Amino acid sequence: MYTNEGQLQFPENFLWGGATAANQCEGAWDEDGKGMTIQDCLEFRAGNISDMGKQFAFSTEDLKKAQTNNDINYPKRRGTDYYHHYKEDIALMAEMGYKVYRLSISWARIFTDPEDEKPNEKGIEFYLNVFKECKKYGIEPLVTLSHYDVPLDLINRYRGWYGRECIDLFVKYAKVCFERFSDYVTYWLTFNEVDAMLRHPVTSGGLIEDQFDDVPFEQAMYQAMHHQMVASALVVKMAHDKYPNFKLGCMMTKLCFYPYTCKPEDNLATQQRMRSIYRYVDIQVFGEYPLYLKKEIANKGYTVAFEDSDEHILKDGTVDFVSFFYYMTSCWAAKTDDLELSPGNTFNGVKNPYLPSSEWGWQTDAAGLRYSLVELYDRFRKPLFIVENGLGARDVLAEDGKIHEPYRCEYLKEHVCAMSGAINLDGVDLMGYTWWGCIDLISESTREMSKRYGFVYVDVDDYGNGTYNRIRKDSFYYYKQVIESNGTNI
Ligand code: BGP
Repeated sequence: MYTNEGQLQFPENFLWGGATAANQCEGAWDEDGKGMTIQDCLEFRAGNISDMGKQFAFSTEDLKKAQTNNDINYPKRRGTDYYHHYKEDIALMAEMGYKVYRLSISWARIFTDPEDEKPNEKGIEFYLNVFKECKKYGIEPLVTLSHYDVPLDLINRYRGWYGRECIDLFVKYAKVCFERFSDYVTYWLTFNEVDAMLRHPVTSGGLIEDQFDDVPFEQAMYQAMHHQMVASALVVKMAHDKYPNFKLGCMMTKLCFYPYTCKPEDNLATQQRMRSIYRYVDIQVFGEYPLYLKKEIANKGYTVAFEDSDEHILKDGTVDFVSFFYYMTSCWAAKTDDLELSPGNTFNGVKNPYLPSSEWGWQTDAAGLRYSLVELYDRFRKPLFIVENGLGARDVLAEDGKIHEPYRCEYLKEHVCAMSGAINLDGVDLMGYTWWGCIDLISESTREMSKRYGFVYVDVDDYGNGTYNRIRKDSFYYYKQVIESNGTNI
């Protein structure tokens, strides 16, 4: 167990809070003019899937089925019905004392069809109401513009982000969000997990493998990533030019691999694997493709089409802060054939014999958070923001009508210690912390409801049965106490 070293202390203005994403909680998938997104087409996958190939397999046939067949279990369509419960949910966040709430806007609510000339006023009204509710309680919104919900029209017309057309359409969407929400929102993230395309192209970019006969699929992914990089930089620049008070961040998947042994070959292999998680964040922070990424693409025999202005665009659109997810760590080695693997939500690593595993096999590691914070700060020298951290578990509604989850409080405690250590002993500039899935929501990778992260239990099962009532778990009161004491009473 990781405990605090030195005194527990957090800056006065530290932003404590929680995080959700539109596609995992809103539901109301076809209400008030919302267009369909890729998430509305993803079927329920029962059980604990550690085979990444199966987890993300998706074909044009699946896409067609989703557009014509409503009988299949598509959990993201109903989420936790936040669309109709947001007032209650934000009131619960306020009760815990949140200073910040990370949420995402669904592009398809703002533009039913991304090519519509005018935005959907009903969609704008919904988010305005959400932001007003936050303001009522003094909660600062932190908004992700794109969290894995590519509009279906872009997939059907342009093969998702492979089409350069997406860039201008995304900028148009961001412009509307900035104009209409600028009285309420200061903190923005452009894309959730900027590096994710190369691990799960369907949810990240709307790229479906069987649609790419004309180009190697991996090359298509690099191209689509490039389009997201350009789109993100244009949006950051637009914000900096017009809204000097805005703070724009990137969001990265902070995976962390330790060498499985001290053999130099294992260290080298691990260094390579670690580099692969930084390749796109490097662009958003430093404003250019790192040489190692250019080599990687060239060595595979691929090309990425640049337009003349792209280099300047990337240079002009660098971010103000670096945000990231952190859940777990694992190991890596030069040869992994005979080693036991451990799953994460979108990748596999080698199992670390020194760490405990969650029910989904994720190896929890609070010391690794401190390690990661130092690593990120040393690399980027930018303020950091932990925008996802948490523990997914099969919480049970006990006979006393309550949910007792000491494991979640323990996980939180250890990670608070790690943050304090990084801030006070290691000199890391950390802006805030938003717990992932602060109110239960649908799992991103397995689309289950059974995998719960929240401080608040939502009474619904994997098939949508239940009252959708919200019930405070034990961890609700624990996190309240953590925030009240600014991280000192844990
Ligand atoms: C991140 C995603 C989130 C979230 C989280 C937990 O990759 O940004 O949307 O869901 O992982 O993953 P899961 O829901 O698969 O447990």
